[in-house]
Amino acid sequence: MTSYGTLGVAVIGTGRMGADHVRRINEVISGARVAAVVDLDEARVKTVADGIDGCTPYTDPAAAMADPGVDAVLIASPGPAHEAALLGAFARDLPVLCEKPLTPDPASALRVLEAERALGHRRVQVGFMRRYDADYRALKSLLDRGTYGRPLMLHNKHRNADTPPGFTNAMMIHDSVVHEIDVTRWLLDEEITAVRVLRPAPTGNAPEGLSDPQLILFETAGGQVVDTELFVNCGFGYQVGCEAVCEGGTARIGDDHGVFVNTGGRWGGAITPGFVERFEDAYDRQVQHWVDATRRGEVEGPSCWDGYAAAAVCAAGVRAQETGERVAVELIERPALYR
Ligand code: ISE
Repeated sequence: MTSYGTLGVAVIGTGRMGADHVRRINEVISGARVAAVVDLDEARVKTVADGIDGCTPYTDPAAAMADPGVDAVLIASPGPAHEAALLGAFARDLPVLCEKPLTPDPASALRVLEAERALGHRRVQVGFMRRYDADYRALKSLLDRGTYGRPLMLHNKHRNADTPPGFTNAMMIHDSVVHEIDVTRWLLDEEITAVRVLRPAPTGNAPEGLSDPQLILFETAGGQVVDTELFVNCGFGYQVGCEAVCEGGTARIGDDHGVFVNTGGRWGGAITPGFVERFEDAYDRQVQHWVDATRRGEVEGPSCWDGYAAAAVCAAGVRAQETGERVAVELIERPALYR
């Protein structure tokens, strides 16, 4: 594979995450520059490009990928547009960082995986950024070293202050729990084999029709059980945490830290407001790792297999939500490229 000097990146999608990645590559990341930006909204994409030296605006991803200044692609468009963008990048054999989800369903994720396999080498890093968070990495290294023995269970919590308009029960799985799906598979190094969803009486703060909170249970191939409390209209801030229960002890991450205050007869501190603030460092580290590996001509991090497996668990999760049943996860055999 080619190795690069300064990597010319085309950022596809300039919504919340895309715009944040443009800023990140422009201001934080070394070894890369934003060579092109793409958005269907012509006025918006021009405004974004205007602020960056040598950056060309496009409304068509294929045209941006054909730009001679573009060496790699960061896909941050809505999930349903990912498949076409990924296949377009494969047609030019361009390295890709693809925001989660890889694609929104297992059938399209499998098509992407097969197309990458046809290239004969990995091209995609999937944006499961929690793998780059310092706390999650510390927990992963404790588990990998077997510090407290074999992990038996994980307890996850995932709370958002509120949800954007139009947020649905299915999005609670696809957008939110997809992170716990990925960290479960990564931390335990096991596939998830079945999903169950319990839906307590909803909070009065949830929009009409949203079953919030929910309790999601995973079983793994290794016999572990993992629970996730998902509460996306908790009202008080953003909290993501994970406690691993092992044979010889437990380890927990995700309690808010920062400045601890004593005043007026009370003690405490601030709760992080949202995921952009909570995972800012993880996003930075994720993009820097992608740029560094790409410049060396390598592909690292979460793969198309991880994106496909997450999509398969999400599909089972949505069926479990709808039926109240235990739903088994269907996966193809893991191809050699991803072992
Ligand atoms: C959002 O899309 C994210 O990726 C956040 O990390 C997650 O906490 C939130 O629930 C999702 O909607």
